[in-house]
Amino acid sequence: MNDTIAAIATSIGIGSISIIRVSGKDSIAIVNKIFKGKDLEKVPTHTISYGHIMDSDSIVDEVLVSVMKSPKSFTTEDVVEINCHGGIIATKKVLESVLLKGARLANPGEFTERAFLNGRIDLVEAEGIMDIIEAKTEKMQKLAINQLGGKISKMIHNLREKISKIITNIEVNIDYPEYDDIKVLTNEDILPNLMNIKEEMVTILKDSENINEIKKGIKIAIIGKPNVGKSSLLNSLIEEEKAIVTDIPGTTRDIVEGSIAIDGIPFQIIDTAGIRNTEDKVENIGVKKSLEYIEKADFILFVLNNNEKITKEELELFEKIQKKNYLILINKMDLEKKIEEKHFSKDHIIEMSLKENKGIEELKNKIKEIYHLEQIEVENPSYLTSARSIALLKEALEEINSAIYQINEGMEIDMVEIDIRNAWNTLGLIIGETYEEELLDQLFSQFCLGK
Ligand SMILES: Nc1nc2c(ncn2[C@@H]2O[C@H](COP(=O)(O)OP(=O)(O)OP(=O)(O)O)[C@@H](O)[C@H]2O)c(=O)[nH]1
Ligand SMILES: [Mg+2]
Repeated sequence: MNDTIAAIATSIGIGSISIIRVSGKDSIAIVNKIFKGKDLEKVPTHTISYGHIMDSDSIVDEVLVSVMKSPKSFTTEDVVEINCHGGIIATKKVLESVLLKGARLANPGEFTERAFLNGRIDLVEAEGIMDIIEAKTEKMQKLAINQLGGKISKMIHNLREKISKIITNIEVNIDYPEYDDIKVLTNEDILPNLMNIKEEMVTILKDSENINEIKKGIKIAIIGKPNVGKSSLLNSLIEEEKAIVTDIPGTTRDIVEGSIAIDGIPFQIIDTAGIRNTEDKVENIGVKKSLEYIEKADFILFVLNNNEKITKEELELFEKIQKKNYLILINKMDLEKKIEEKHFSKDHIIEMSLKENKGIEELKNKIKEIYHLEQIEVENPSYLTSARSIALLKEALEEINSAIYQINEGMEIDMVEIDIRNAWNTLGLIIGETYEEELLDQLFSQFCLGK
């Protein structure tokens, strides 16, 4: 961490400006060597200077240079950011000049890693930065900002504080049992507190798992036999004539994808080839893909035709989707009813007529309900959003459960304390109070270069 690192912080391509970020104790001196303008060693912190990046006597680029002295910078180290003209050649040349003067090319995520190691952000906040970069809708971005603002970390801090109070109580009892003014702690005193903590953890976990699934991106596959209106449904949902719709069964032969936002949450919609036995080689490959998508998708929309009796194939297909989250869409309600609904439970069924534009809103509302989209609290979040932190929360919950079990079994309090301490430590791992080197490498390497 003693060296000075540099990288292109903006995306590489053609744009009006690019930023080269330099961080470390020599960053100002290094940039000063190639900068023609004010003496950067002398400019006040948090100022921007106009000038040129030079390669001996020739101008590499016309730039604006920001100087942010330690500790008030992203990494808490001295940071210099060079705003140069966008464009691959100019940007790379400026970076090259910085590297030639002694900076090292940063690894992906290394700036953020330094911000963490220097104590400016915790791990949950670091993950929040990645989420902001990756957010596809405004709502997802808001969720990530909360993470960065420390609201989620605070929730973990609160939990740890409650646990540490219990630990202190136990310790006092063990160490000073002779003090009269200290109430002798019994297992019964601890139990209600532990139960509260457990409840809180279970709630956070439930919300977190939902959010995390949403964050990964929910894949919704439209499945059914040919000609029931699958492609019409895709087009209707994404409000674009993306998939070809005809009255010829077997029109769709390959996967067609689109995306929509419901309540600000992005969903990926996948239209598939109608499933049937066919001799047609191309269609057959499409059918295989459709079957694969039943496995790959997080959610299935099983489309049926109101105007036809259910076939044996459709019932077999229905068997396949049982283990998934699914809804049954009975389409073509504008036509005469021939379908028997007895095979399906009512609360899974939505009737629609894509021809008459009916049922789409109901479908969206049902998806909202299933993913609890209305309950996603942006202002006061009660969830973790990374698989890493969720796994740790689960572990901490198991430790609390074990403590509760031991109390119920009448075990000695100092034995119970071990589990409680473990839970406290495990929660610490979520925010990075304690961490393993390897974990950090893996975590930060997921970032893009220059972050
Ligand atoms: N009457 C009526 N016709 C519809 C409705 N929805 C779709 N269709 C018609 O049904 C036919 C098939 O629609 P598609 O959306 O291509 O059906 P598909 O399930 O994608 O068919 P494949 O790609 O062959 O598997 C087209 O002629 C649509 O216009 C509806 O609600 N009512
Ligand atoms: Mg189709």
